[in-house]
This record gives sequence, C-alpha cells and structure tokens, in this order.
Amino acid sequence: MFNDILKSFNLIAQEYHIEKFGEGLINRTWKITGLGNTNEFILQQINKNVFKTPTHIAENIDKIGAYLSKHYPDYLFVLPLAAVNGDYMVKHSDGEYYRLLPYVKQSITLNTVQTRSEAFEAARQFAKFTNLLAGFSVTKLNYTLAGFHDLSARFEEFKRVVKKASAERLNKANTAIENAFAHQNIAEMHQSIMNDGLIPLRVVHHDTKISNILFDEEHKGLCVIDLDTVMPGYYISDVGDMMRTYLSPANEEEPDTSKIEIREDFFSAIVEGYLSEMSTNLTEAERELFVYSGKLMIYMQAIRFLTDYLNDDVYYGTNYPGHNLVRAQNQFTLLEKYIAAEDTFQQIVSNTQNQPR
Ligand code: GN1
Ligand code: MG
Repeated sequence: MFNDILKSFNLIAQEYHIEKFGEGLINRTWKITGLGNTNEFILQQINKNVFKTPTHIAENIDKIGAYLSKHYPDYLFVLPLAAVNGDYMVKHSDGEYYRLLPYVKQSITLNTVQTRSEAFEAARQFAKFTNLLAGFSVTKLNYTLAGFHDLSARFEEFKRVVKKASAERLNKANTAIENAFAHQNIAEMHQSIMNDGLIPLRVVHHDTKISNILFDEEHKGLCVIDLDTVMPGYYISDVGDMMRTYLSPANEEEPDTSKIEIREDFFSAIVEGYLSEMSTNLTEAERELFVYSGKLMIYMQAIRFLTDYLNDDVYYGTNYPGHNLVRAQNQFTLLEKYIAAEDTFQQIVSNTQNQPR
C-alpha cells in the first residue's frame, strides 16, 4: 500500500523507513525517514468514519495557511505537501485519504506534561494560533465534524444510548451512568451559554492535548499540529481540553483512579500561558468561563467514552474489554477532583486578570 501512496507524492517507498507514529485514537500516522537521504515526513490516513468529508479538512488548512502566510509570514505553520496531482490530500485505491506533511527538524512531541513550563508553552501556542486568526473570518471554515463540542447534543446522545444499551453493559456502567446524570448541570450550563450567545465564535483547534504541540529540544513551544478539528468554535473548548489533559500526571488511560491528581500550579501555568497571547482579545464573558471550561471538557469526554462503551465501542479504538468504561470512570474521577479545586482556580484566574499587562 505504501508504494502507491508515496508514489502519489513523488516518493519511492523502498528509499524510506516507515514506522508507526504517535498515540492518536482516530487517525493513523507514520513517520517516513529517508534511508540514503535526510528527508523526513509524516504520513497520515484520515479516519473517514469520523471525518465524513476529509476534503473539508484540507480546504480549511489551505485557507488558514494562506491567511497566515500573508499576514504573519514568520509564523511556523506546518502545511501538508502537495501531491503530484496538486491536491493536499489524496484518495488511494483502498478508498482511504492520505496526506503527507514535512517533519519539522529537531522538533519533539511530548505525551505527558511534566513541568509547568511545558503547560505554559502549550497554552501559549494554542492561544497564539487563535489570536493570530482573530482577523480571519471564521465563517469561511467548514465544520469538519458536525456538533463536535456541542455538549448538549452529546448529552442527548448519551441519554438515547442509555435507552438501547445491552443489559450487561448498563449493569457494568451503573455508577458511571449515575455520575453522568449527577453532573448534568454542566450540560445545562453549556446550553444556557449557547442560548445567551455572548461568547464569540473563533478559529479553535479543538484537540489541545500536549502531543499536538511541537516543542524544540529545550521544550520551548514551536507550533500547533494535528489540524483536523480546526473549525469555528469557542475558546472554552481549547482551554478546557488543556485542563483535562495537563492537570493530572496520570492521563485518561490510567485505570488506577488514585493516581489522578490535580496539580494546581499547572492550572495557573495554563492561565498565564493562554493569557500571554489572548488577554487583549478575550471578552469579559469569555474570561468568566475560564474555570467552567475544564468542567465542560472533562464532563464531555467522560460522557463520550461512556456513550461509546454503551454503544459497544464503535468510535474509539479499544485495547481490552471495558476499556472505554475505564476511561469514562477515569474522567469522572478527574471531574470530581477538578470541582473540588474550583474555588482555588477561580482565585487564580482573578489574580492573573488583575496583573498589569
Ligand atoms: C480523539 O485522535 P485523538 O487522540 O487526537 C478525539 C478527541 C478526544 C481524544 C481523547 C476527532 O483525539 O476529541 O478528546 O480522542 N478526536 C476526535 O483521547 O474525536
Ligand atoms: Mg486529533
């Protein structure tokens, strides 16, 4: 398969070493390294069960790339490479879509956040991306996934699935289901934010885990990557997903929930990093949702994993029976610990806001 795919990008597969790369749950990724030359690339297969119109992704990246290179030519934005036919994404004879990206030299990716500085750097990069695109008209972008971070819709879907799940899975997930209903006020709050229409649509990344930032060898942030879910959205998605994935030393895969902790000083690193780029742009209504953003994203991920478990694991890849339930329970534990720290977090946000800029 690699022979034909690489050929469509004018590369000869035999001249490259090909290895699986990264830990994403949705797309498949490989690193392509030259044997007799120093060329390095990233090859990705887009999951078309998830992204129903993969070309929407390529169109978005194209438009954003054009805007950034015109207005901020020094900003590092990793664009896919054109195939021989001129397209940025090729459809292979297996029916799958592939794209090739340059591998940024001397860059590294991290799978866990170990220092405050890494959290700060990542938050700064995601904020910078949205900030530089503040003048770009967001309505030009496609929604690559409909209703992606629409918590109200996710909650409705969860309730539908509860009605039709197997007795066995309902039984095993009993506590998690109770947790989901116990925190439904988080979904109601989301609905009221949407009804008020007070926060602006922006260009948002929607997947701000640490592995979606390229760092240099000193762990300074270089740029954002994995742009499939870049689409119109709300800043709370990005900040909240950082809360979800940077605060605890144990990630969503950890079955031992006693290892889930909230590192409060990492919270302040996210706030400082994000505001270092976005403070002048963010509206008062947006700032007020800083702490809520973490609840939104942790709760949404918990019900997404739980819904998938009840749905017989059709969406997320799983490695063992019950994997999605373990992930859901992990996220509910994180949610409870996050809520317990809410007052401290509120204090941190107010103190950061009061600092002169
Ligand atoms: C998926 O594929 P990956 O790991 O970048 C998911 C995110 C979830 C994440 C949970 C398109 O992202 O929304 O937060 O798994 N992406 C999609 O690990 O559903
Ligand atoms: Mg992703």
